[in-house]
Amino acid sequence: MERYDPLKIEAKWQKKWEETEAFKATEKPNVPKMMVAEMFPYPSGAGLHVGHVRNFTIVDVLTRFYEQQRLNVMRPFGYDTFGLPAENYAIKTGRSPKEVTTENVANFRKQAKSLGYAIDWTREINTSDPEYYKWTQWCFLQLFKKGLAYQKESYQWWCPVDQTVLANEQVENGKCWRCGHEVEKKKMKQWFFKITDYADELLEDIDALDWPEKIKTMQRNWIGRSVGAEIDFAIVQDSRKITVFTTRPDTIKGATFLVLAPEYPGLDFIVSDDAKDKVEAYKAAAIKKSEIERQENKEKTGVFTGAYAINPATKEKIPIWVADYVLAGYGTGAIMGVPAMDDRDHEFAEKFDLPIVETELVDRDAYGTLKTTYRMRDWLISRQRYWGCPIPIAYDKEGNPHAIPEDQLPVLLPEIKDYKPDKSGRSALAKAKDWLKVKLPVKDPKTGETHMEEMTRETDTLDGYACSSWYLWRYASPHDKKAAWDPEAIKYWEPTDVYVGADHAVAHLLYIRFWCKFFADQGYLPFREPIKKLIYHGYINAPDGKKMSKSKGNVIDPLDVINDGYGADTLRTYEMFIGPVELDAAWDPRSVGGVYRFLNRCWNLLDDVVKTDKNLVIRNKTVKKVTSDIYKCQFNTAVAALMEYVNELYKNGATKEDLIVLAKLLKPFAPHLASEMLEKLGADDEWPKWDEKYLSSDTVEVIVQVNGKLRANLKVNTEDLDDEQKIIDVALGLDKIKKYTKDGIKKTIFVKKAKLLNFVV
Ligand code: ANZ
Repeated sequence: MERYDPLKIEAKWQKKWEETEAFKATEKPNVPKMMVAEMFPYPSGAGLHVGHVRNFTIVDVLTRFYEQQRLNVMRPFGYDTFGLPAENYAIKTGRSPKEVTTENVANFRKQAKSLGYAIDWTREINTSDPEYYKWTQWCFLQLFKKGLAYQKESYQWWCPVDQTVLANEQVENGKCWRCGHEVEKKKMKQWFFKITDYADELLEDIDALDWPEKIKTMQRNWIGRSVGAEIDFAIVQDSRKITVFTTRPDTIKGATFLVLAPEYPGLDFIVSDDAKDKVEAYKAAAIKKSEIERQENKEKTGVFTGAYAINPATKEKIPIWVADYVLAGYGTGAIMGVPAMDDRDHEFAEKFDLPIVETELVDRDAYGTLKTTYRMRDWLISRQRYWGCPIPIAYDKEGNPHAIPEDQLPVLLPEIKDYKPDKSGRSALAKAKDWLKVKLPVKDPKTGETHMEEMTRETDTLDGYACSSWYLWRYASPHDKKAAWDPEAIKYWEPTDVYVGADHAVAHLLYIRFWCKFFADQGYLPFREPIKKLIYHGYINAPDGKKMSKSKGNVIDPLDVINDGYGADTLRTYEMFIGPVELDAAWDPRSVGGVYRFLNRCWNLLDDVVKTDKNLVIRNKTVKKVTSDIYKCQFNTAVAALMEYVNELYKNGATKEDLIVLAKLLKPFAPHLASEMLEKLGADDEWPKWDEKYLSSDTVEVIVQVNGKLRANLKVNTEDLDDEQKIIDVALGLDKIKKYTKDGIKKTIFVKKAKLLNFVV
């Protein structure tokens, strides 16, 4: 027969799938649904990389697996297109971010199609499309209406290279998550989402999620709930007090000093005149450090404020210090120093010669009001960059924010020439003079009358994570003109059954849970958790185990594998075979060749179909193994089981039934080849079943003892366990047993249940 020609077969099936809209998903009320999606990609100019292929192929294997089980599957696709890379590229090349993005999206689409994914292409979304971001703006306004989108002046992480603020979740080890440059602190008025309102629910609902433990732990730590007490300390010769947060109110008698964070509000009023300069200098230095640096176990620093407080338990006068190991945003930004009990306080006391006093513990609630605090802060969403979703807000002359009326959405991103932000910290939108002005209706609170007032639009754009906090729901009705999502479609398709990604453990995956709870509270969603099962997969590294990067020149282009003649099926199957899904893996070119040979072997089996069925056991075993492996996301062992099956078929000869089963099991991994095989065999692709009765004819091990001592292990067919005499005869034939029984046997005991045979001599 003809040889395996992947490029020909793949072109044929891709065309067929496209023409028949084979993966178009429609609601079927009586058929159980499966909604499977990847964390949608950011379409960079470089095109698909091997990591995308791993990500998309996992989703595709599940999509096809469920489809072959005749569930109603939806596998949509989208692009996360707003953000800095497109804008920076545009600045560098003088092209518009929109133009660049459109090109990148077209390329991604083409590449994804060449991999034969079972995508419903009618459900394609793009976050920078006005049709989409109109509804991102609508979401923002719902949060604004409920007071969960608000403005606050505070110190923010500022990336001097990207010239924009960053959320806490986007600062990694004191560096910008995008460009890696050290971040700074800058005082600015910014927009926030009040995620902290949902801290308790976000924490408590983690337990029930079918997500990897690693991610669940990261989220718990990020939220960081801590139960303790707030205790007031009076300041000496001052009417004010300092409130500290402590998880150990019972140690209060040992508190020999207070420590305030350098950013502590009102610190200036506490500091005595002669300490002012020193404290100012200390503050200026501390503000530049990241929280991580400040919590590192370095030598403690600090300055005395010159002021004292009274310990309410001992009535002693204790000094008030400023030190950067106390963080401004946590608890109250003030602590009681208990050096006899707390390591950090102990170090601090040693360094500055403060008293260390061992005392008895007091009742936990004697001085304190019970208080719960969280590490998680509100989510900073303002970005001073052009290429993002405009925040639908305008300011009146007094600077009060007003919502753009919903019927005026979307607030379109205006076309401009120069995308660079300016040094003032405003985005390039500040230069779009015509766009900035807008007339909005304002109701007079006294007369109730409405008049039009000229206002100035917000020039910050939304953090891209806002765009991706609701896109899974958009998939249910991607072209809806009346609503962000259609309630009926949502009820059928969502929540997402399986979500696959390799990043965003605390940022995206926490934000989307927050929005879900918020929109459930507003009656827009009938569920409170957006993602049932999460698969978090590892990265693919270069053959030497190092991270692939352009600068190291070790990037593997997945499309080269296809174009080298191996085809998409080899690429897909190889990336599933590369190792356990949750682990990083190194690319191995030889193994790519091995997978290609395996697919060739599958194909060549069609040449010689035999009549006698010798594969009943292995066939049933393989169906069971591949099925359960896919359920457990153990794709590598599923492929290995198929390879073993093919080896057996070569040994014993393959019947038509053997080949149909092979093609069906292979289809999630190598859908083109499998479809071609099934067509030739005249079979459909319905997922095969196994019969347990053939599996039990596997072998089991019988322990053979002489006088209770283990002397041999005997492999017998499971069904032979019923034939006691046969087992005894085989055992007595073994040299090891002959040696001990040559003088005669007194008694023979066979215990079938324990698979144990004992000769007494
Ligand atoms: C006295 C004390 C005695 C404390 C003791 C601990 C042990 P977790 O568990 O992480 O919530 N603390 C409070 N606010 C702080 C801030 N803004 N920056 C740095 N440290 C702060 O930690 C709570 C404990 O961390 C609090 O309880 C406080 O020290 C410190 F034997 O108070 B403790």
